[in-house]
Amino acid sequence: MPFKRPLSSSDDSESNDERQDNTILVYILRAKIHPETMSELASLVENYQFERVNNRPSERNLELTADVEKADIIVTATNMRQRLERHIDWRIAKTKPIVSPSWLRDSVKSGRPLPCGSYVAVHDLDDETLRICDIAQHTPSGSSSEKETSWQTELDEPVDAAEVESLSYDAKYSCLRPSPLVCPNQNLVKELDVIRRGRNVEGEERSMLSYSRAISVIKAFPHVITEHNIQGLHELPFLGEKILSMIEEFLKAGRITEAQTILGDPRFQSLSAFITIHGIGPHSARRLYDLGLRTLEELERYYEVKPGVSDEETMSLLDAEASANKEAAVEQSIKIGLALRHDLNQTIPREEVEAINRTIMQELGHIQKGCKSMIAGSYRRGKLQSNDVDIVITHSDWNSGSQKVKGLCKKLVQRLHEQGLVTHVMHLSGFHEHDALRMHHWDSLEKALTVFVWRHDSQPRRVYRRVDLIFAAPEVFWTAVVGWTGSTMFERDLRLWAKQQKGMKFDSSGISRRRDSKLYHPRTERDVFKVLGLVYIHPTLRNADA
Ligand code: DGT
Ligand code: MG
Repeated sequence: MPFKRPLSSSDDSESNDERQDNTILVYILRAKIHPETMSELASLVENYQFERVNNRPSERNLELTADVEKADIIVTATNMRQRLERHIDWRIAKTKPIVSPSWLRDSVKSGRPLPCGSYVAVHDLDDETLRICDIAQHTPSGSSSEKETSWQTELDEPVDAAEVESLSYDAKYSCLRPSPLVCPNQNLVKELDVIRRGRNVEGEERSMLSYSRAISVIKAFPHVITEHNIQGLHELPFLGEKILSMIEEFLKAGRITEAQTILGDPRFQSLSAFITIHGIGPHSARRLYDLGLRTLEELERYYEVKPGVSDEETMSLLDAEASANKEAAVEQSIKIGLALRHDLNQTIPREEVEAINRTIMQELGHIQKGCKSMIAGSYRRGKLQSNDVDIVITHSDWNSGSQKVKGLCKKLVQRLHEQGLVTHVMHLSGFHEHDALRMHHWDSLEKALTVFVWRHDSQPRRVYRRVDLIFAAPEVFWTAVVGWTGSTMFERDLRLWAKQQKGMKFDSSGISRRRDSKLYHPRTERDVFKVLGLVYIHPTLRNADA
């Protein structure tokens, strides 16, 4: 973040003399900070120089100041106005970003001063801190600071243990429960998920949803289930008699007969293989099966596809939006998915996900400066390997960002194609205003579901990866990030919670109040949760699916 000092009454030329222009003066308020923590924080400031910004050495530095009036930022463990006022004049407090110690730790860890939005310390000063950060983010077009932000990725704050404590694992909605990536009963979850997948390929949606719900409740259950505590499960939502008897069977035998039967069923095996191909859902899979097709090789022959060879002309799908022939577009994407399946069905390690994001954002920097991104999806929930890369992009200028991102998705995809980095676009959709009444689509953001290709690091050849690019105006960036972080069950319950409990509508493109369509524009991810009346749940605890 280009960190410009906010103006304060004492911010005169004299006070500027004591430091270089790019130095950020940090005032740490001692109150409520343990002496050991105080020295840790002080040494973070003293020993650290932000070394690399955009792979270039940065002149930006941190320096401690004992004079709060001269500070560019105030770090405090205090979160109440009255406490803060005992130490700092309220008039001064209102002119500075006031953040928690995590801001310092995370900024140092990431090698750059982070936006303060997620670190606001005193909630009475939410607006002031965000406004000051906003001013700080605004730099004249083309300045070097703006270039530096053009590839930035937002970073997540660490998990707050006290916040997790305040969640309850037996709540009805998964957006009220903490759901880790791997839970104490993960093997049971895996077994139940086989049954869920069985229902999915057969199109038995109600039954599938029951299993999804049961799985998500077990994901949040914090104890290993044993014969001694199984009775307690009756208290949990969505665990009916049938599922409870399956759990009992699992405890005794280490497996569930129905899951084993499904796994051994050749029809399940064919349908499951078919739906790994982008564009083939359960319905199409059954149709292909009914035509007598059983294996992916047979599908290749049916669609006249040669493995590894794909039609580069499919960039014409860039105009798919305008194309009336949606069926042809779907068939085209099935052909691409089939031809490239040996690559596309491989998972992508975290480090490569990050490298893909950096590369894409660097390309975007050539078209539009000042954009920032957040890698969402399973990567953000902490998975070590992802099936695809989901990147949510916005512009860092709150006021003009909305105009700047309009139409950018298509331009970026075109540039990536010209650079040989994107070979295909499976789907491209344009921007529509958030529609409080629209019920059926995921969202109305500009997005492109692409096939990205590159040779990463020491890979012997180019590999194809699925990359989703989602563009959001700054006002809906955080709703888009929440909407694209998942997991699917978490998203489903967020929507339900908003509708049933709050009279609101949530999707990736916005939050609105149903009775008057009032739109909300959260400034941070925490704000999204706050607007929806929810305790914040860290992304790594949103794994409400198997
Ligand atoms: P993965 O990619 O299989 O490793 O796992 P995820 O969780 O990243 O799954 P993915 O990439 O299909 O979707 C990411 C999240 O975004 C998912 O939890 C639900 C949501 N999502 C998926 N497709 C759409 C969409 O078309 N629109 C919106 N708004 N959200 C979507
Ligand atoms: Mg994903």
